[in-house]
Amino acid sequence: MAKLNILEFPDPRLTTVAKRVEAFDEELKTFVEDMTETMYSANGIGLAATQVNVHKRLLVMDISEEQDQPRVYINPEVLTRAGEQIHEEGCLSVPGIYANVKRAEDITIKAQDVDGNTFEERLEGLHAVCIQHEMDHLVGRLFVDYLSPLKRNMVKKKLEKQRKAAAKEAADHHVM
Ligand code: GNR
Ligand code: NI
Repeated sequence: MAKLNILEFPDPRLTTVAKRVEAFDEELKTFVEDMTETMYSANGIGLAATQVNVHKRLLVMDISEEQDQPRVYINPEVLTRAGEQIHEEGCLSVPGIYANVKRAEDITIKAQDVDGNTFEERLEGLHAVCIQHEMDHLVGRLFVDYLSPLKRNMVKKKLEKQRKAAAKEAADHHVM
């Protein structure tokens, strides 16, 4: 198993539109394991392949406290959406930033599992929020894209500041 590197906003690779998965082989199974490990070790409730610079329509999700209910969705498609909910979202690709986003309350999706078998599922509440957030990643969209350009720019500045502070911290700790 391997932990993968997560791209961060405003990396342009996060705007890539992912392609369908065609090969349900061993390589895919290993990648799903690595994605799941990466999600758990970052304490995320979901992870889209786009975030680890693999531009295939694949996402993993686990909203359980115990991190013991991993789910995989390959080539997901929304069949129906209903209702509205506003939830505070965060993103492993936009660390430390949280904002309210309006999404469908209830959605049904069609997807494939790791063996290529097609299934349909109805998701509501946080599961619905999460899969909509992840499916956005697969078309190159981030939750900060729903904010005003002004707020999005503030997010960019705040992240730059956080990164500079982290780099300085690391440098200070390495002086001998
Ligand atoms: O860990 C995550 N938490 C979260 C909280 C509210 C709405 C969406 C999410 S997904 C996020 C992990 C992530 O960035 N997935 O792409
Ligand atoms: Ni995200």
